[in-house]
Amino acid sequence: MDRRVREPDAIDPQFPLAPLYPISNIVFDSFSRAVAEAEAQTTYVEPERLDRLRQFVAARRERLDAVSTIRQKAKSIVTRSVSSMVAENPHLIQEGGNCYPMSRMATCLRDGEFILRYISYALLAGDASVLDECCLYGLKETYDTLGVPRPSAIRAIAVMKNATLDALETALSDVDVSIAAALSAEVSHYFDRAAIALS
Ligand code: PEB
Repeated sequence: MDRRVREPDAIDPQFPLAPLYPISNIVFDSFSRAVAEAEAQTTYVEPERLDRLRQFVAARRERLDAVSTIRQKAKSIVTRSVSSMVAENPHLIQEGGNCYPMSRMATCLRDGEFILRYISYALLAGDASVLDECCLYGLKETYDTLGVPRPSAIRAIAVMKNATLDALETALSDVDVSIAAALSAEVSHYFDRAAIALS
């Protein structure tokens, strides 16, 4: 929740509980989401939902391997994606471009790293809420305020998605095909969510 870190001395004593951002700030994993949704409907967790959780548990080793692969490959995934984004839009690194000078380029790489890291959290949790609440919420508005070109950011996310799927394909090559396919589809979904949030 990097954007919401607040130094204790920055808290206005008059409004000690005033939230920085008007968000629900609830982060779920797949189990807590099943409980919360069942509770909201005053029902037991339905059998189909329990089956999905059973699959989640059955594929836990592969899920952890996928998260670990993303972590290991993060640097190359991010740098490759930002460099191809720049190669397609060279004006970004020319004077007046949003990745100019180098300090801004560094911030851009950092943003790519943030987005990928939150996607890895979502994958571990089997639920997008940590990505939505702690990374994507308000990002579109932040980028508009800063003049960060959203189409370029969306392009970098698309390249990161492909690079991540490539890395996972290699890492999960000896895993049951349906488990590997389900994990790849889930990862794709998180990247698509990030792209949609900026659209
Ligand atoms: C979001 N990005 C930037 C800022 C913030 C974020 C809050 C302003 C403050 C700062 O500089 O740190 N922060 C970031 C994020 C989280 C967070 C995702 C999630 C938890 O806490 N410029 C481009 C590319 C793109 C880019 C399209 C892909 O041309 C990024 C990289 N973000 C970019 C740049 C800046 C920025 C800030 C260049 C600096 C803009 C500026 O200082 O003018």
